[in-house]
Amino acid sequence: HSDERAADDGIPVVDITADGMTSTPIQQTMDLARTHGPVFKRRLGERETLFLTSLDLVTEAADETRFAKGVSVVLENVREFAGDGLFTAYNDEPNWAKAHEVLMPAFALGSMRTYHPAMLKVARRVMASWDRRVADGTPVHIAEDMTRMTLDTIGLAGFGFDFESFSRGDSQHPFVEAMVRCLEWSMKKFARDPHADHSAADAAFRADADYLASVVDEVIAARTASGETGEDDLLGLMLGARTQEDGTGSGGPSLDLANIRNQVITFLIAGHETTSGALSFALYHLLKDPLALRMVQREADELWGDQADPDPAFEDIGHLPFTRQVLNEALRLWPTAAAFTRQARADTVLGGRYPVKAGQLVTVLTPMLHRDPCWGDNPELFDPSRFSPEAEAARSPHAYKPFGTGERACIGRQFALHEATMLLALLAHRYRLIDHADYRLRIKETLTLKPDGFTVELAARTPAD
Ligand code: MNH
Repeated sequence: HSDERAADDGIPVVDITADGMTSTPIQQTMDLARTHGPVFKRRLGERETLFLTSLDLVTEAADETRFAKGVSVVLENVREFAGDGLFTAYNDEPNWAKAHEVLMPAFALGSMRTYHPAMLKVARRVMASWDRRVADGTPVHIAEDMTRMTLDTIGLAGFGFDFESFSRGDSQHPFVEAMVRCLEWSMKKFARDPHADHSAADAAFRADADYLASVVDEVIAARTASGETGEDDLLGLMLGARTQEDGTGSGGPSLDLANIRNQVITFLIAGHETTSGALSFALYHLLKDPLALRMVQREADELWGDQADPDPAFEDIGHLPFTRQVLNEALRLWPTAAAFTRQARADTVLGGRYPVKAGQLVTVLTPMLHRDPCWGDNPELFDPSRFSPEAEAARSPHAYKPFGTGERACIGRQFALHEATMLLALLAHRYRLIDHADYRLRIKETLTLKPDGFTVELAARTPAD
């Protein structure tokens, strides 16, 4: 149960202290929003979090003159292992602007051409692994394989480093396991009993964070051993912009080694965890929606016909608009980074009646924004036509925020969409998906969202049938 009371500022306060935070806080808070939204404070012990869920209020919070990114309590916890990397940096930290300037060129749409070969190479690893499943008739664990694929892709494309995730049998690279525990620690620390002893959990966290840092050192050493900064990938750009001992630099902004390490860890995490979930949800919806699957297949067949091993060109990915719509719609229902926080630049009033103080944090609960009445009568329904060009043009740009908003929005959006669109089309082209377990969606939360225990059986597909 939860108690609602109205406070002086007119914003309902919903106290969940008695029941506590569940292991799925996003879904728990979605339930609160269904009863108490579109603006409410969730109270847990001494801590109150202000949530916004409607298009009107989020439109105001997205106004960059009134609000900026806020580093939430949970992001403060993530700072314990990602430091002043782009994702967790404060707005006024000079390293944010420096790293943003150094790295932006690596994420312009044109740069995706550079990453395309690495993305394709890893897509082929997925298919080689899935072909073996077809042969021996065993189901694939979708989220696990999508994680293998996105980790290998950011490693190779961003850093020239091969995690070799498909050569590890049923296990993941230990980086993934340590990372998941660090993310869980960040999530759970929020709801801690302040009077209990957490030293064992904190020591385990420290060991995991140290291990993540050691992987980063390995990634950097693999490059600097060659004595060169190397290619124009993320690591090359950052090392090229490194502060020289004698104070001279490239002329542009320079990054110190401690910050470069924080950026590497940030990109290894942010660069794979959310894309993996997005692909997993998209495959779930395709499995449950034969018509949408058929349309993705048709689009892929048009490009690649009945070729057994197509060789997608960079340009092909721009010719998969429906596949892209499927991903957009999957990220509408389950935006895998499901909340982002804004901070008021000055005292202000939301919705003409809710006062917000300068510096105060407000959190956008994205899955509920994505179910706002502006999405029509059946927002729970998976319907990729919501992202047809006409439908998009008719809708406010603030109704859809899976990548956050403003200056601090996701830098990797094009990267994720290129990688995911290509893989989804290749998989739909090559396999039939069989719902062998009559899967019912359960969502696991480790800061990000993923389908839990989702397995699919595969059969080879004859394209165009
Ligand atoms: Mn990503 C910021 C979602 C893929 C690197 N990302 C954000 C934010 C959201 C987000 C939401 C804003 C958070 C906030 O306001 O506090 N990101 C996603 C999703 C996907 C994704 C849903 C995939 C789908 N992100 C990627 C990829 C990369 C990446 C891929 C890197 C290759 N994201 C980042 C970085 C930031 C970020 C870096 C922080 C940007 C900044 O603040 O300057």
